[in-house]
Amino acid sequence: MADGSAAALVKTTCPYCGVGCGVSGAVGQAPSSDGRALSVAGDAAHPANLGRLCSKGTALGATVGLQGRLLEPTVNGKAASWADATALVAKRFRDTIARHGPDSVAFYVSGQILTEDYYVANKLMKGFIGSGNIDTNSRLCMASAVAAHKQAFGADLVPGCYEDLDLADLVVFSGHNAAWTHPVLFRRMEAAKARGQKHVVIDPRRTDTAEGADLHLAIAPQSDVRLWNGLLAHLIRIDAVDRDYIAAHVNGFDAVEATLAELDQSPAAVAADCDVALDDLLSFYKLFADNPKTVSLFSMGANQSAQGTAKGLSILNVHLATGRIGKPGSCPFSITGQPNAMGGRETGGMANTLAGHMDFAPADRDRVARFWGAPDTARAPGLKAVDMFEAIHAGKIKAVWVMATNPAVSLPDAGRVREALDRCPFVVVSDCVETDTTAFADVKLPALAWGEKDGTVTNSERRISRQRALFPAPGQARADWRIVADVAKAMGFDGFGWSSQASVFREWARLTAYENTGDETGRVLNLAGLSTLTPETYDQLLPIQWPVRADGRGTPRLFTDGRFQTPDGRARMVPVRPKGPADAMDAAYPLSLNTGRIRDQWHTMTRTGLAPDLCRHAPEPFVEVHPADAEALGVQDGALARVITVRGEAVALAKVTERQRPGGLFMPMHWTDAFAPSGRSNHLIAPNLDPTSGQPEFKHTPARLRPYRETWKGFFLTRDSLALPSGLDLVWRRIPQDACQQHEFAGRGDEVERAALRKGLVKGLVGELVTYEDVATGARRDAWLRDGRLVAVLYITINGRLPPRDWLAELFAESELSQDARSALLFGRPPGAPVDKGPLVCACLKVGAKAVQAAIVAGAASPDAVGAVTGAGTNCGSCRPEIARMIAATAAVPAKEPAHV
Ligand SMILES: Nc1nc2c(c(=O)[nH]1)N[C@H]1C(S)=C(S)[C@@H](COP(=O)(O)OP(=O)(O)OC[C@H]3O[C@@H](n4cnc5c(=O)[nH]c(N)nc54)[C@H](O)[C@@H]3O)O[C@H]1N2
Ligand SMILES: Nc1nc2c(c(=O)[nH]1)N[C@H]1C(S)=C(S)[C@@H](COP(=O)(O)OP(=O)(O)OC[C@H]3O[C@@H](n4cnc5c(=O)[nH]c(N)nc54)[C@H](O)[C@@H]3O)O[C@H]1N2
Ligand code: SF4
Ligand SMILES: [Mo]
Repeated sequence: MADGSAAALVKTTCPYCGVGCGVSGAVGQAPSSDGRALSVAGDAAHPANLGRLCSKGTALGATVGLQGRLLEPTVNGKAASWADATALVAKRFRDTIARHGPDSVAFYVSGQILTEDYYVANKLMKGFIGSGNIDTNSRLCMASAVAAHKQAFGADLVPGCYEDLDLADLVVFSGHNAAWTHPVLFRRMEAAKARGQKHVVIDPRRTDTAEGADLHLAIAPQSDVRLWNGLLAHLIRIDAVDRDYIAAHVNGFDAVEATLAELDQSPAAVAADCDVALDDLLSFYKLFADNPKTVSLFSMGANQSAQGTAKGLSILNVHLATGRIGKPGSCPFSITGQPNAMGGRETGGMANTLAGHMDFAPADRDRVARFWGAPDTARAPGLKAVDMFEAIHAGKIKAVWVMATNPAVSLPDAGRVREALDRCPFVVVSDCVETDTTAFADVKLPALAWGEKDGTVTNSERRISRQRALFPAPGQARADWRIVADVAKAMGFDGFGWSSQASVFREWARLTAYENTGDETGRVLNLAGLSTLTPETYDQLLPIQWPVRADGRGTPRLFTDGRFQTPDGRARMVPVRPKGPADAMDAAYPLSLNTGRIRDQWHTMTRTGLAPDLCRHAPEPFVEVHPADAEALGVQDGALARVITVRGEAVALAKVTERQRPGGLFMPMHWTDAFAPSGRSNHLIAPNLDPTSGQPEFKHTPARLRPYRETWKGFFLTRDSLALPSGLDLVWRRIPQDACQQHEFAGRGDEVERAALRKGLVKGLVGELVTYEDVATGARRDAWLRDGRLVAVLYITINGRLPPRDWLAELFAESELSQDARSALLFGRPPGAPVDKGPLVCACLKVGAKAVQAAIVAGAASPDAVGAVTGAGTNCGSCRPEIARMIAATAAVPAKEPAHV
């Protein structure tokens, strides 16, 4: 524990990614401004992480404050009691259903709620309201993998476990930037790589995962199916498929082989279509053929595609044909994103499944209805996320309840989603904080956040772990399952009277075991061994992988006996054909816009945005572009650029980099109205869907890029976040700092625009104003001081440069400004040596790019050596690939000062 506190350790699970790391938390004695202090460490006894945490997990303590929290229910913006809010939600849903039928209402939920929450929400919608209209943000995330699993294995089953990542001789990362998105697993694979494991990365971008890999295939966007089909054809050609395994356990091989024959599968033809070097393709084929112990990880580069199901199947086909499944060190491995994406898939959070891996087939449906005592249980799937919001837009769905997700930011075509929410007669949002989506809510319901809630989640390897409360519930916040159960009761439904999350879990576990034979003809998802947990044994539950047998034993690996959950027990290979991206590029939109994640932010930044250290690796929205494209378009590195699609425009900092393919752009998905309204990505994105899974093609939208060409720029540092004056056509971004909020501005107007901004910013500032103006450069520097402390700083320039911000931001921490500091404020230069750290490379130990660069220039030639000098990379290690990249870049070219903008 960082503060050495003697407080009791609580073992819980990290709320971020699907690795599902165990966390030991200790509530500290010294209260923060919210009266909350927490120190965390990795739980060495948790099998998912064995004590490690990444930068996001390490910074959890900085995110538990009560700032921005929803602490009481509100109706139309006014505080309401739980009784009134619950009654209103129940009445509006009941009335809407009475008038327009059960399909006129919907729930949109998320992989960030607990299994217990998911179970209750699904039981209410599908069982008692009697509509299939509950879907989850896993539709944007895992739906294609789910569809592929169901077709190939007969159910949504993830065969492997993390131990397979240690045992594999070859790991293939397909559209998976594990170094940033599943860092703790990546560390584990780096260790295996040091023992000789080979890594192949298939990604149009050279990510940090690709940086240290043995082979990087920077394929043309959306050409994965061609690549994997080509691999299968090659393995058949050289007789490297496992004929015995196929004969014993797999159907469909002949049909797949026949489909392959429709195209020229020669390596030269495949390499040309995927736009990779023939030698690289042949190296991949050889590595694959030579290493039976192969794990193929696939993530959003596979799933988030209009052919996501086909991409998944093309990977599963290769593994089935080679028998590389159900064996130690060998499996296809769809890695999950959210902490409880798996729990949602299990309990039926997706519109096209019922619960417990049972579907709408009459026998399944009747079984679930019997178990619930719910004769009205839905008989057909409901609307999938994108279609659901389209139905809201069209007025067919008239009441929606959004839980633990921020669709106004994260759905594709987000502008239309906002229109839909705006039009919807009744919008309920359960969240912990205000978000871009709560802005549309008629009723806001305050949910418990991580550190307060209590229940279970399932990670990527089917491991069920407990999240446990560290803090008491703040204000009137409540557990999601209880909020839903209370509404269900108020709607007049029986079967929602649980006394605790333990009793919800027990019922859920019993459903998985209900009429489940427990032998090879049964459902694999079976928690029989957990269906008798008492509140005490539930509290003490240790991490365990399902299925959990009646004797309480878990199951690390599935399909070890070659049996699958199909009627004949055989897996199915399914023919899939390559096709291009859904929307083709044209002269007006010649570039392919790809989107995804950055290392230190989580989704819509509602939590990671609270930790200044996590905001400084990539402080503002950016767009990556290849140097050839940038030059042709006049776009400069570090300058603002406009990303334009048929749906809209965003403005972001251009990062000109050879890590990007020519013709491609990449933008992070994270920024919101609260941090950078112009830097949002999703109003640009076409809602093109995979026809089977309904998953959107987030990784490709035709786009063009232009310089922004601001006429002035500036920044404003202040102690509080700012309510920006409305109606100004400016670009602004907010970057949280330790002692202040940094706001960056740029505009294309004249003095009138700057005056309007200044007026808005200055309003309400109290303090002594000191001003410096330089007519030659159009620079103006204002500082406000009160009782010797800095209150705010506003610097604006027309054609000059702006100084580094770090030293100014640090002045906010001082209780009394020195005379030197005061004059430096107006000179616009720090008094002594500049303290600008550059972007934070190591978020855990706060080491900036400049310190790392200095260590490299002084001779540190490996990440270990840089770590020894600076500390960077010695905690979670997530920045080690970046440090390796900086070392390589320094070796290649003389060091260059990064430009200030
Ligand atoms: N730091 C951080 N970690 C996270 C999250 C986060 O927000 N922040 N979110 C979590 C969640 S919910 C998820 S779903 C996971 C996602 O984890 P990842 O899937 O690793 O993340 P992404 O960055 O969305 O996409 C992965 C890669 O797909 C590549 N890609 C794009 N198009 C194609 C293509 O046509 N073919 C191939 N092969 N690749 C392509 C992109 O260039 C990108 O590098 O991360 C989880 N972990
Ligand atoms: N362009 C682009 N868009 C994408 C993606 C992409 O790669 N590119 N990826 C997609 C993927 S894979 C995903 S998973 C989604 C994620 O997108 P979202 O689900 O919209 O993202 P989050 O920011 O995680 O939203 C979670 C919300 O739930 C709240 N919350 C957290 N815990 C709880 C809780 O216990 N109860 C309640 N009631 N609320 C809680 C948080 O405060 C937050 O507002 O984005 C998708 N959108
Ligand atoms: S890898 Fe990081 S974000 Fe993911 S669960 Fe572990 S600590 Fe949390
Ligand atoms: Mo996700």
